[in-house]
Amino acid sequence: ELLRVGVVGVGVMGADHAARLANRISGASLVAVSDPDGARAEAVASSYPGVQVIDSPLALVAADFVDAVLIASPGAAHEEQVLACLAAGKYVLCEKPLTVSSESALRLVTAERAGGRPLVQVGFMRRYDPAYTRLKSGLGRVLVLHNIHRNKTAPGSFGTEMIVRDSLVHEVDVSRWLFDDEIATISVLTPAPSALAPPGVSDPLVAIFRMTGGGIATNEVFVNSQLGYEVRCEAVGEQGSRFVDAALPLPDNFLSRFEAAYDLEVQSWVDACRRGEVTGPTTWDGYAATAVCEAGVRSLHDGGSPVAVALVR
Ligand code: ISE
Repeated sequence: ELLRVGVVGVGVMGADHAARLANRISGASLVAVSDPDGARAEAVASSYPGVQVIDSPLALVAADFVDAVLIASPGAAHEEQVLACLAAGKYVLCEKPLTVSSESALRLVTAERAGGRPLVQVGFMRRYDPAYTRLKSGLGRVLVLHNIHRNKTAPGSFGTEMIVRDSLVHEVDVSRWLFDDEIATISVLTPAPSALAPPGVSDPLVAIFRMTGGGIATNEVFVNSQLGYEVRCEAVGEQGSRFVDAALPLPDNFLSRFEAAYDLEVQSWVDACRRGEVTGPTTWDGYAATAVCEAGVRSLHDGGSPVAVALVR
């Protein structure tokens, strides 16, 4: 039986996932899309056979011919949509960030637990990137991470807090995953901003994470670097160090850089759904990442001083 998938939100990321589901993923069929921009939804649906446009995202979740849902709407819409999937007992792959506040993310953790079985995977795709997965073994205990995350340009709507919540959130997840540990404190520092960043936006940012076990991650995020999409990571362990390097020429954006990771992520999600399992990043990972970013925003407004991350177990 093919897994019949509906996609909620077909902006840049959702349209890319729709194409992937329709053309490249085995064991799944794209059956429905929903987007507040009806013309955009129509354009995506009409590109593939047998895809319905459903105006309301909650009606898409409820549709009896939709087995599983991929949510790629803006973060502020996620809570209600994920809750609807939980209520309907449907598997869901929710793009990052899981939600925009730690309270909201915690409500999802709690609702999923109350339902008695895991249903949610969060879209931290770097965990599927072949270069990143190479860092997961052979280094011994990880001591230090150095992360670089640059975008060529960011949309005008991207303020300083958004850089923390939407971009730095990837380094937050990668650090939790590679250290296999929680972040205890975060500091977000503001170097002199680039004159090419929009007025008032602190870009680049430098963030320091201190893990509960003592490890440290250094992070630079620069979303108007002008150069291209450049993601690098060096992991330093007790028995060696390894790089995720940026291949030249730099791609323009994340869709091409992480194409393989997205393919592996969505294939692994579909395979797990068909087995009746959840295998990827969880609501807990989504909650922890959102809580760290929230603390990061506080640090940003407090001159970069370290802010403790309090996770509610
Ligand atoms: C975007 O939402 C992503 O997830 C990209 O991976 C990241 O590089 C970009 O900064 C975000 O806006």
